[in-house]
Amino acid sequence: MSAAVFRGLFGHDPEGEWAAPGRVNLIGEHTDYNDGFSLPIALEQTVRAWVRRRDDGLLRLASTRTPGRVVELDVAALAPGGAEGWAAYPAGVVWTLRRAGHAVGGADVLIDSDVPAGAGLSSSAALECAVATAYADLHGLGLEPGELALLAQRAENEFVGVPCGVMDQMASMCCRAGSALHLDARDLATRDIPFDPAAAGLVLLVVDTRVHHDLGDGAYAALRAGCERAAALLGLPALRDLAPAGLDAALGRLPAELRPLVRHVVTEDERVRQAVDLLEKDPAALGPILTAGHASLRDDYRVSCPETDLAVASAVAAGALGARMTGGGFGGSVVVLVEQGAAAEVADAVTAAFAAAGHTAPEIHTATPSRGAHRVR
Ligand code: GAF
Repeated sequence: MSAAVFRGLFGHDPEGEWAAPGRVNLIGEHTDYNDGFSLPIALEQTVRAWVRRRDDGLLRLASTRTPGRVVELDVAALAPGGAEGWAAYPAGVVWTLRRAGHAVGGADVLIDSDVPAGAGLSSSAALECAVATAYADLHGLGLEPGELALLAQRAENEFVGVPCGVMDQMASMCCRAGSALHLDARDLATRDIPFDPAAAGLVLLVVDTRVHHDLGDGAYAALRAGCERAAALLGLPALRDLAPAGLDAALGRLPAELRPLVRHVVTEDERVRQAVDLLEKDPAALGPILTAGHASLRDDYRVSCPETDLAVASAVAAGALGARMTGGGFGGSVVVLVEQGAAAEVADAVTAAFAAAGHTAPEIHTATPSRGAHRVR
């Protein structure tokens, strides 16, 4: 269907179609830029890119969300700040590839997506990764998924101007169906941890609170800077290098405002370790770790909001095994682990709690660990 839209817009066929998924992080939040650990799964929902190379140096970008509109950019003149809104992400990928020395040029690109934007499900990284995968494929760049993830992250950091870590791009590029991805953000080592919720009699619900978050608004950058300051004060390369046994002593050497950040990061890395152990043996036992992770993000890291707190509290009160906000925070989505038989009741309870509090009704979906970026056709 969108191949026909592509033809209508650009007057020729695409050379192919590529897809990259959004993600839900099970545990390990705000750890990636501290060189720590995380455990995301890829969603079934993807950003799709239909692409045809051009030889006149023009990058023409269109999205099914803005019908009939084409953003036209000169690839040779691309520079940070030179593209607005969603177009900055694909433009940033092309800019980054060229800066890394790859001989890539213009293209006609049509984007379609069923990853909700601003829902904390990593729609931006999925957009970057879909375009990066298409370009790498069409130009035969021979780059590994992890290398493409780093280039996509660099596009977001340096071209779009958001100082994100690498988890979202790694999840979108490297996750496998039926597995969670254990990521070490220091060396980008990954391990697939088999996770099939249905086979374990479980359901993962994703509650989109409809409170839109934006990593570009400065709060994320401030948190990251706080962590980096704390590591420097402690004489460590990154907070990942602070062992749980040394946490209390380290907190005593830090100014009061940095202590909760450090406590969150160190305990969160520990929760990832525990979660990986449990996922392999008894996934239902993950529940309390998720809920403890949420408490840490709410009370120490302070990135939750009334809607995410309510989604977690109402899900757990209705019988969920555990729940937590996922992603950067300040709104976005909550992931809920629940036994199959209780899933409908928990979803109804969350919806009722939102109605009673006067919040916009949440969108609730189930999540299945899915595959990373790939060529569709
Ligand atoms: C956002 C960022 F993009 C990630 O790099 C990560 O830091 C996450 O917030 C928090 O864990 O999604």
